[in-house]
Amino acid sequence: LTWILYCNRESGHSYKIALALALIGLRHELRAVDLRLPHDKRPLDFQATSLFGEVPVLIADHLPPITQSNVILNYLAEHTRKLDGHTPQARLRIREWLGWEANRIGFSLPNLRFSRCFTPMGTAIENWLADRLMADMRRLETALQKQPYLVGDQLTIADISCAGYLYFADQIKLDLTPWPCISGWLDRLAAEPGWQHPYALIPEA
Ligand SMILES: N[C@@H](CCC(=O)N[C@@H](CS)C(=O)NCC(=O)O)C(=O)O
Repeated sequence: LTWILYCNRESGHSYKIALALALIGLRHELRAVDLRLPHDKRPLDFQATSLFGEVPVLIADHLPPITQSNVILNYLAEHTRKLDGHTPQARLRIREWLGWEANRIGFSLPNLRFSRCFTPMGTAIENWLADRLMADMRRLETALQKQPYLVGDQLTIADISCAGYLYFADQIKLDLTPWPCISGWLDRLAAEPGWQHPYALIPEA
């Protein structure tokens, strides 16, 4: 049974999963969903599987469809025992980063990008998001000063989750030179066999 990932190439949340699948080397089919369509005009198979009407959704094995990028990453790590920590403490710390991502870098960066690249939300909102993003960058930079990856010395789903949207940094003119540890970390991830930029990995809808 081939796994199916419903995704969109502009969605960093989708990218996180497409990237994890590529790095782990799991056979899968990407089904790009056109998010410009109203919810009720999207493909019926997608509508039937997506609990919140969002991408990504993973159809894996005989399980019910899995939504929420970090829940999917957690499933992939537990199912394959790859990209996960080797001790209970490491596995907990990894999942703490997944929770952090959902409300911090996976919130500030995509919403700032949405306002700057797609639908402007006004200066006050952009400034608030930009301030939040700078705080998130400081948090990541500090964590990566101590070690090459967010948890320990190996790549895990924590890195994939927190790095995903940063490959769109140029689109919001986020200069990475003041962030040497983050830059090095993004380069290390990009050097992994199977790594590809979001637009190379996910086809157009
Ligand atoms: N918390 C969700 C966020 C997913 C999300 O926001 N998906 C967006 C694209 S990035 C989406 O599908 N939005 C539905 C729409 O545009 O109608 C996750 O981590 O998977």
